[in-house]
Amino acid sequence: MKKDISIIGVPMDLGQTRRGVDMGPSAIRYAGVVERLENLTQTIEDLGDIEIGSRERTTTGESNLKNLKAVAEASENLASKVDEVLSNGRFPLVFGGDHSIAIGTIAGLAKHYSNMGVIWYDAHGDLNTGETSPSGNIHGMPLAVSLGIGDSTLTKIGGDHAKIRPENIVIIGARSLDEGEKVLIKEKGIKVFTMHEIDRMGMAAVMEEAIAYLRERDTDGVHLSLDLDGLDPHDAPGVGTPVLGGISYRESHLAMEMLEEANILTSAEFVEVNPILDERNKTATVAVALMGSLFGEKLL
Ligand code: B3U
Ligand code: MN
Ligand code: MN
Repeated sequence: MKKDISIIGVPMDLGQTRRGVDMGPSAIRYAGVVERLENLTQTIEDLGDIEIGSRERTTTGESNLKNLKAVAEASENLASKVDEVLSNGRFPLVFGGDHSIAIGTIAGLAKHYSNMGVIWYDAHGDLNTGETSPSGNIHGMPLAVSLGIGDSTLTKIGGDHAKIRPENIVIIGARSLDEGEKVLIKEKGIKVFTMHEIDRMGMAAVMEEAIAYLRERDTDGVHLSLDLDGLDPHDAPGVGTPVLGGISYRESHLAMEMLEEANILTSAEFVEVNPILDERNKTATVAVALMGSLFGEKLL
């Protein structure tokens, strides 16, 4: 069924240290996202960008999380905007910005879904806390925060409770997990399809299993959080932390097509597009092409 889509841009670069990812939403718009999705949707509107504060010049000393206050403030605003879009019966489509924005997106979604599923398409687990993080970068923490684990300034956004359950998460494409993240995955029983499983089973079987897994859990909504670094850097070079040996462009299209066929998604976000690190806006162009498949573009 054709959707009513509301686009929200989040020009956030404070969840990590490389410059340029704040231009991600512009790069995706410039790559023609509205034109691409216009005929695939019932209606599509662009709500513009969430306002982002400025980078901290010095650390406060209270926490090793970089730009904690500004990230938290923007996340609250994003959560309200996502909440509003859902209240209007529309499908939130969020553009980043670094992956810290998922804290706000999921907090907003959680106001409407009590048993939400999340597909985390990423080279990383984004399951760090202040204690396990090697970098202090909040973009490595949003999945943990959404589980209610980590700094309370972040976990209390949108209400002081866990926004999602560990058994409702499926991570796809992981190949760079920190030790603390591996412990958390095992402890919480989070379902992960690493690159090993994708190579071994093939993407079609991985997606079939992922979709069946979320269906069995009777989820009342499913969010796709797609980090472009889940793809191989050959196909998506414009990302801050590229990791070799990733998901191919073709496998990613198949994954999007299977999600569309299954008709289970209720929201999506595309993050970590950094046009400064890119080759001729290739990564934003890839993101837009994947959105084409996600919303029903057919080859024939
Ligand atoms: N796990 C590392 C690296 C990282 C996480 N997310 C991205 N990079 N994009 C960290 O800093 O938490
Ligand atoms: Mn990520
Ligand atoms: Mn990543």
